[in-house]
Amino acid sequence: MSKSMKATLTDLCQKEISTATDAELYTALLKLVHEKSQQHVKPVTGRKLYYISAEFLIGKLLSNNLINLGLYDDVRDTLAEAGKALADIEEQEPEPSLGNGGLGRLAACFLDSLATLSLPGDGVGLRYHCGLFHQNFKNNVQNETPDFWLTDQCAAKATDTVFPVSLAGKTYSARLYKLPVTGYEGRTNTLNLFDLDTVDESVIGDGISFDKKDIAKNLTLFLYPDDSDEDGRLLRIYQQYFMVSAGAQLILDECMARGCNLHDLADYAAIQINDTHPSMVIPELIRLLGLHGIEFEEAVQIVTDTCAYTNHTILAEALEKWPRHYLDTVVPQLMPIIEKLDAIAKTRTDNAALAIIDQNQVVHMAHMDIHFSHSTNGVATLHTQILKESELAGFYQMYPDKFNNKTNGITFRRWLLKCNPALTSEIENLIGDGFKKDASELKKLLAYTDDTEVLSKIRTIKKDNKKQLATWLADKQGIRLNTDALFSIQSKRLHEYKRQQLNLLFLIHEYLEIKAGHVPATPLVSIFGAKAAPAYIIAKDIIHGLLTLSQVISEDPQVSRWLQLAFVENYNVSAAEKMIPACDLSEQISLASKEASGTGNMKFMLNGALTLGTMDGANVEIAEAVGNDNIYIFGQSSKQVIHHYAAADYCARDWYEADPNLRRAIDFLTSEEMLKYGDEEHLKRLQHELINKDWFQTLPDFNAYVVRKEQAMKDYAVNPEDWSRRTLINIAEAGFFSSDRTIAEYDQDIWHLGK
Ligand code: DL6
Repeated sequence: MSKSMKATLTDLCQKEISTATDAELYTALLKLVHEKSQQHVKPVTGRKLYYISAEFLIGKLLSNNLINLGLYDDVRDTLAEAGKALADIEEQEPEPSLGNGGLGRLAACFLDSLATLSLPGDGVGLRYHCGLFHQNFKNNVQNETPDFWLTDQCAAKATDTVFPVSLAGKTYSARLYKLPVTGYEGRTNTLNLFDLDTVDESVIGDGISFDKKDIAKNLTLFLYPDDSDEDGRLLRIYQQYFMVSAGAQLILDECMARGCNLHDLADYAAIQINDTHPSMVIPELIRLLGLHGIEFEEAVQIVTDTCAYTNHTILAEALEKWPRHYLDTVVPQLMPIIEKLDAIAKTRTDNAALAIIDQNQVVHMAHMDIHFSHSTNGVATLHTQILKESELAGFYQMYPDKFNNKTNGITFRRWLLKCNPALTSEIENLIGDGFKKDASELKKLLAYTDDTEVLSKIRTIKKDNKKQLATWLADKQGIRLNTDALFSIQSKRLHEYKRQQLNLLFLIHEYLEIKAGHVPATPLVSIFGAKAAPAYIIAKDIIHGLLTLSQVISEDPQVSRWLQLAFVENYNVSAAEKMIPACDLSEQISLASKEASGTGNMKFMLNGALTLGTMDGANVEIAEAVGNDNIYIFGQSSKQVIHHYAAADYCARDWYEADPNLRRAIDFLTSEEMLKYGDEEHLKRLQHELINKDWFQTLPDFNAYVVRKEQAMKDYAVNPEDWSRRTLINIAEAGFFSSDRTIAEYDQDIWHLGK
């Protein structure tokens, strides 16, 4: 036990640790982290990365920073000696609400890995006051309220740096906030967040409603403001331009301060455009370089050499395109530049489908990214292949050398060391701690796959994690879980392509089987965590279906002995950190071809869950890594799915009519049992959607899903030791999915960063 840590904390609190409140200790630890992290700030030589993203889903920072700074054990033990628990102090920290889903969490993992690899790489984003929203359930329906997370103690500190940004002809001041990002035994980088001083949280009315026109007061209130009307869509453009204009000015200032003459910008900066939200950085940089006296043609070349673009989706609706008149309104200063870029693009190809401005005067942001950056990457092998072969095939033919794959990864500091200390220390006992810096060392665990003692230890750790999750859920939502059951978890954004509705149909099927006297091989606890976008009606209907079924089951003792359905309210990073280590079966059941990569799949695998999934996104690479015996794959292939879309020959009703089990499950949605607790309008609409549309082809995969999941349940029940062996193989093979590997690849192939 370190005396100096005791002295340090006592000094910072200005009182004995045992007499300090959790709030005082939290403040003291923030100061400690801040001081220590400043010691790892290093000057930059050569190229520096700017990762521009609408989202950075960073999660709580305190414990992660303590781990990265090598202080965690010392702090925890010193506090414990004084009768304090680090976990309680962590509760003081509001969860930063700067992201939504996969691409935001990926950005956070990337910042951690950049700093860990001692690469100079900062984030650029927005300081949202309420993030997405806080989710709560009432009458089995999702409600949204503001998620106020900013406190005086927020680690993102205001600076005196302010940049002018012109929105619809009016000038606003973007203030820079800086949040230090410390790597594991690495350097400290910065997350730069911009905000407007005039934003006013008091304008929020019922739920999360507000006057979308009052930009000075609402600009950074929410991430992804409701865009179901034109004002909402315009607000998104206001936000995006505010972010990229301030970001571009920061980048140019920083580079010039390091000696850049702007003609050589690409030697000083690499800019990664995370999805299309920051795409306007391309014309904005060209505009700013012009103000510095650089001719248009040269500016275009400089920007192309500096920028790279990551595509995170093939869903057409998620590839942003804006009616030209929106941009005319919000960013009239950019439109002449976008027009010129469009003209250049049209000299390069006569394929109208590749234009930036199409014949309907719609501006395609991804097209601008691909034409005027030097790299376009997908985020998993299958995804990149689909981009090349279908979604972006025309672009690939035009620019084959620009296309590359960078399979996503996750930071093992948060998703193993922080969230699963028991497993971490068991791994350390077995193979030493080299895996913390070099995740490929996890393969050394393969030497223990026949060691019954190790397998039994792995089982005990999982059981303990399940008990901890159960205790947390009991406190939080009053739900009591059977920890002897198999825990299956589906936690991710609620979207039809991710197919929570397939899981819902399975659970109805099991319910009906149990009612008919056919009990499953093992009791099953099925856990969900998901937020639905407030205006996404069917997604909210799916949540309603799940919550209603959960009540039907819990009111029925005959069934609930065998089956439980728990929906975690307000799923966020902190919840994920509790759920993932407790999972036995990881549900990755998207329609093949639609999930670009997934990163939850990697987190579950690393924490010893077996995957039940389709051959989609990074599931394909997980299957290759662990082998078919150690994963449960089912469903249509991406080729079959793409074929059905192309041929437009999928008819949901045919499947509904042909399969009695499926029909029984879908019919049950509007049964007396469901209507006792559920709302007829929601349930009927969901049923109607499944029978008459089912755009993400749930029905053809239903039967295969039931068979594979029941097989997994049987394997779990019949041979626990073999299950643990396969669990260990999954952990051992997870090394490839470290974001340290992903970042090293980006650096080697795209960024070429300095030190
Ligand atoms: O690349 C990070 C993450 C992927 O793992 C997910 O598969 C993908 O859905 C997500 N994409 C988005 C963007 N929009 N959509 N849909 O969040 O990116």
